[in-house]
Amino acid sequence: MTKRRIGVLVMSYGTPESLDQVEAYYTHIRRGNPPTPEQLHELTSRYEAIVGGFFPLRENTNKQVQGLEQTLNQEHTDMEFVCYQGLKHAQPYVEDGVEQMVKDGIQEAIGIVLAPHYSTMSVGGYVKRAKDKAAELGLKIDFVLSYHLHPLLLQALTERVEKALGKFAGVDKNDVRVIFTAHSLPEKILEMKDPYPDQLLATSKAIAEQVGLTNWQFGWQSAGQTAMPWLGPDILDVLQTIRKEENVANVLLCPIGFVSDHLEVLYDIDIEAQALAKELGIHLERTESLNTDPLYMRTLSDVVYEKVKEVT
Ligand code: FEC
Repeated sequence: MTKRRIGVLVMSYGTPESLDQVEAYYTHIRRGNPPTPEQLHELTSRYEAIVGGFFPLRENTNKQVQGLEQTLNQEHTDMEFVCYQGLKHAQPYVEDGVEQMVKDGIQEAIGIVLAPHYSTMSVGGYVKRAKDKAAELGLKIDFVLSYHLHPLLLQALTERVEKALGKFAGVDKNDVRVIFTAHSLPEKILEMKDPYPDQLLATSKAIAEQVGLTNWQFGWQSAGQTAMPWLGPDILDVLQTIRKEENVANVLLCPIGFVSDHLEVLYDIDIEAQALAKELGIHLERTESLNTDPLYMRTLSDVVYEKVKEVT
């Protein structure tokens, strides 16, 4: 008997392939408005600073997509799963992934974003683009919208916090301030009753409980430089405040909103936040990114399979 064939559209942010593609990438993020020469220079220097202009997100996403396909087919042998990539701001775009599925004869598909928390502006944006393209081409597609409390995801993050706490030799875990972080979004999402802040807090609380942390908080990072207000407090302000007002000397950052090593982790935390921490006399560490951790691959595999069963 032939197995049911399920296409899985794995969606991620996307990154340039080389420094000369940064302008086109940035223009896409800015919805077709090219950046000013200063803005372009600023972003290019951040990429240059992370690893000499190498773009780790691309390779990490490739590996995550391969890892998910392998895990799905190993764990759920009653169906055949074929994974396709769909990127928000680089090729292959979300629409290209949907188109490829249709060309390959896929008739039913599940879409999932490599970001555990739902927001209308982030995950909602990927889903809308995939849905529109699928409707145009007549493909049946359903979506996993969030998986921020999946037990295996929590286990993977808990293990990372425990491991990183070990880097503060001789310091009790509750003398280290653990700050869970995620990408900030414009404050207007609060008016839309967006679940993003609550989901992030729920993940933070669950990890804190599993590790037995009492000394933790949440902070936003990587806010855009625009005229509209973004969600805060920003982690750079948090570092200043907790040093000045509470004399905190040990901080562990745990970027729960990201699943991979990329600019927002390797620059915004490892370079920018680390430089400020040094200046303030804070010992700052960060938890390792999930990348292709088998627990993360199994989280994704579980939620995709559950979605297939739920919609059929
Ligand atoms: O390594 C890389 O090349 C890419 C790293 C990268 C990831 C990422 C994830 C998220 N973003 C989210 C929201 C916004 C909003 C804006 C925005 C702008 C940028 C810019 C760069 C950038 N983002 Fe990003 N984001 C990454 C990189 N992001 C570069 C442009 C320059 C700058 O502002 O720094 C504002 C523009 C807009 O309105 O679209 C909003 C969210 C995530 C996490 C979820 C996800 O991965 O999709 C939310 C990785």
